[in-house]
Amino acid sequence: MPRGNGARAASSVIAYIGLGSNLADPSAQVTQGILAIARLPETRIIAQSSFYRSAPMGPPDQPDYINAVTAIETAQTAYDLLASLQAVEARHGRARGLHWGPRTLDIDILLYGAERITGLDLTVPHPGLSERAFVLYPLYEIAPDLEIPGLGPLAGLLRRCEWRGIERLSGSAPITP
Ligand code: 5RY
Ligand code: CA
Ligand code: CA
Repeated sequence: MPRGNGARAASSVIAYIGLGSNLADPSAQVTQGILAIARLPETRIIAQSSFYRSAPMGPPDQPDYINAVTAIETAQTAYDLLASLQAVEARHGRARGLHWGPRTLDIDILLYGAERITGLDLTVPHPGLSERAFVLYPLYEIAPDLEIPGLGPLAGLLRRCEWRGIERLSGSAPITP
């Protein structure tokens, strides 16, 4: 249907968002984070992984993490989405402390459509994605056929990723990469 009034169809993309917490009831933090993402303007959740527990990667002297991945359809630009997600982190008590230290809620843009973005404060696909079991397993659960821009099939990354005793806490299909 033609639009003569300057309106245009909102173009939307599918983005994959990683959530992680290891402080102050991590499962509740991740749940609240997902609910906050669901309330963002021009955004809806289209898939949600199980929750996964794993030992910390990086600095070791911190509690285990709970991680999950959610798929959204959004009409926000990548940078608007980044600002929206950082606002959610801040509202959920994210304190900027030790680099890679424990946190109440960390929300990362893992993928934004098929785009590759290298900005000062945003790199997509997320730079840690290919080595992090706590990202690859939940991502595979909801999108097993995904192609990662510049890195190839998700299933191939998962096969090359070291199993780190990541434990799936709840949810749907068993993982068989
Ligand atoms: C490595 C270094 C730093 C991996 C490596 C970080 C999480 C990393 C985490 C999380 C779990 C961090 C970033 N080699 N460990 N460590 N879950 N975030 N399990 O969300 F991820 S700090
Ligand atoms: Ca992170
Ligand atoms: Ca982050």
